[in-house]
Amino acid sequence: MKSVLIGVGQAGGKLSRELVEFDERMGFGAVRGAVAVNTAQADLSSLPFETVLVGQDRVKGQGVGGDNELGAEVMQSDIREVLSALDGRIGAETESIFVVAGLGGGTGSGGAPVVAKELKRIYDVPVYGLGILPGRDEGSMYQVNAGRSLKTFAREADSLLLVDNDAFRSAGESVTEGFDSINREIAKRVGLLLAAGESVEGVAESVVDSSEIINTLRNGSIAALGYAAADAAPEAEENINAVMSTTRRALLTGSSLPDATDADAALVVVAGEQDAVPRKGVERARRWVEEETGSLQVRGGDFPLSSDRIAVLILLGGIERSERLDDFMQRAKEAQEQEATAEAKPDNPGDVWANDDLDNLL
Ligand SMILES: Nc1nc2c(ncn2[C@@H]2O[C@H](COP(=O)(O)OP(=O)(O)OP(=O)(O)O)[C@@H](O)[C@H]2O)c(=O)[nH]1
Ligand SMILES: [Mg+2]
Repeated sequence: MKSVLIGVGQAGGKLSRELVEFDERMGFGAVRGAVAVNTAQADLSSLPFETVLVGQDRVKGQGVGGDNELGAEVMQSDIREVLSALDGRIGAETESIFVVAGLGGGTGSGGAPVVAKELKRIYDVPVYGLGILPGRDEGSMYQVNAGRSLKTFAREADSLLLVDNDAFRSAGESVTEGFDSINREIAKRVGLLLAAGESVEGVAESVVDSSEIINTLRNGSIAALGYAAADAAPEAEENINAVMSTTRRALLTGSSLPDATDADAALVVVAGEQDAVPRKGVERARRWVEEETGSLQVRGGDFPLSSDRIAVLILLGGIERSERLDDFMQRAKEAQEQEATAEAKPDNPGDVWANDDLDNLL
């Protein structure tokens, strides 16, 4: 799926760079360009693609210091410059646009939903968000910012693919130390997903295409992406169990948003050497994902990749009713209330999306 990336804020820029580099390293050619936008001059200078500094009149290139309302304001004021930087890059071949941002800060948190909203007014292709949730240890400002941004971003984008910064942390690693490895994990997942949606030479029996990604994401507003890999035997027959156990790991321990497994739709992609991918295994994996997610809309396919390993990628669409997201929204809400008066959880998961406990940003 040929895509253009817009990284907003520091995390958005860094993650976009990681995505561009992964796509180049693998020779996929699915990432068709990237632009980074920030209020902080220093964070833009190290990025190897076009950058746009916004809010210069308000914050003098110093960043918005976690003020996401200011982040949204300056993005809105300078939106023309952002859109014109994208102009030449989004063409007839572009199949989707990704707005990438950390949701806990100021610029990305406030600016990304504004960018998504404006892009949707102009372009016909889907505009997706790739949003990073702050880890549990990050301060309450980050949680509140992310809660508000998440709600607004999910509304403005066609779908918001979430990554939890606690998801890929190794023991003993601080969040900051872990950023680079987290970014690599995300880049691998998203990079493979975009590449899987490309037509490949030596056509497999059931290759994935962009429309399957788009249809999976059409369901609901929040998405997640799981991944796992294992060594493969040369013969497909010998890999049926490996595909099954790798599928379980991809969903249960390899997800960008752990424990969010209730989904409206899913796409299971098995990547590997064409002769080594067992059709029976792919079908069995697809059925297992159906049971596990409670969705009757589980698509499946394979992605021919020259490798001695088999990888399974699982895209979940419409996970907003999962308990994991309610927990996060609750965390954001409690952080906002500051007081230790822990409130009762809503009776029905999903209620938090319908009420006004966290104000929309826009
Ligand atoms: N995964 C990941 N998360 C990051 C990275 N950098 C920052 N974050 C997270 O993103 C959130 C927002 O941080 P930034 O992107 O630095 O904030 P910003 O958008 O630049 O906003 P301001 O600095 O306030 O103007 C924080 O909650 C961090 O946890 C990164 O490289 N990778
Ligand atoms: Mg910053």
